[in-house]
Amino acid sequence: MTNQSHPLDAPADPFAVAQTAAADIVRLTGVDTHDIAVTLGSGWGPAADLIGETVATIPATEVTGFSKPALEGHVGTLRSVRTPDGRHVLVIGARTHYYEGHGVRRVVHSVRTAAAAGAKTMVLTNGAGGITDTWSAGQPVLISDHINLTADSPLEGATFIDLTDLYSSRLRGIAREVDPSLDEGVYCQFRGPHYETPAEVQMAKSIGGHIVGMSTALEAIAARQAGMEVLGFSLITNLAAGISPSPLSHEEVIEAGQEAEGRISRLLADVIGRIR
Ligand code: 8IG
Repeated sequence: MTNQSHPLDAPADPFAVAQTAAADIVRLTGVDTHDIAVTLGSGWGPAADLIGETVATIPATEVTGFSKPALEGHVGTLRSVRTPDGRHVLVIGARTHYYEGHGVRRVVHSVRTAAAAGAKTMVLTNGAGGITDTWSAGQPVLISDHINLTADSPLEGATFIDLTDLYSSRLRGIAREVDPSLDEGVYCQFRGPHYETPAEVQMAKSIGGHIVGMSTALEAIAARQAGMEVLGFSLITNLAAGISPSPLSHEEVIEAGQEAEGRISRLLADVIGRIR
């Protein structure tokens, strides 16, 4: 940690910072506009190479407002990838988590930058815990809706944004054309970085949750505010605390991701290839 000032510290306008970041991306990639953006969470990394041909790879730290990745093994790059039919996908491998404590502006900066770069679709992926007891580690599921338990919001001031159909049923339909067996569930975002207690998992279950995670809800709200259509995928890397009899370990989470990543990344790339 340093006490240097950051471009997203108040009172800067976060949308102006996103515009600057988007201009950095144009300059560094040579791509004037991106059509789709995708954030790759744990387990989804190999999708970048399957979506198409990489036009440019940029360290996230060269783009205005992006932070260094908190986790060893997180990619920390932005890539411009060209699909076989000539669309441009901005692949975000540098997520800032809410639990890092830099505030929600920095959490959603990548999403706002993607919108400023032209993206009309935001695909959010993550590794998460499963509450539904018929799911198993290594299974990808669609996010159908969310419950934001962070008690925070990316919206500032009296900004009222409708979140009906936030996780687009149209895009979920496209995902199911690729894999009709995809199940879906409600994503509960906790602040983290601790995993839930079994009692908190039971609470999430009783209020209608199926997935527990630490990232996607705040990003999805910002994407909707920016006018993007949102698609969300969770890789269930572990059953949530108390659902499985064994305790959670970060190693287990990494292993489940590695075991599933080839399969789910192919799925993600195929879905992105079909989005219109
Ligand atoms: I990977 O069990 C992963 N991320 N909140 N709970 C929460 N986040 C997670 C979990 C989990 N597994």
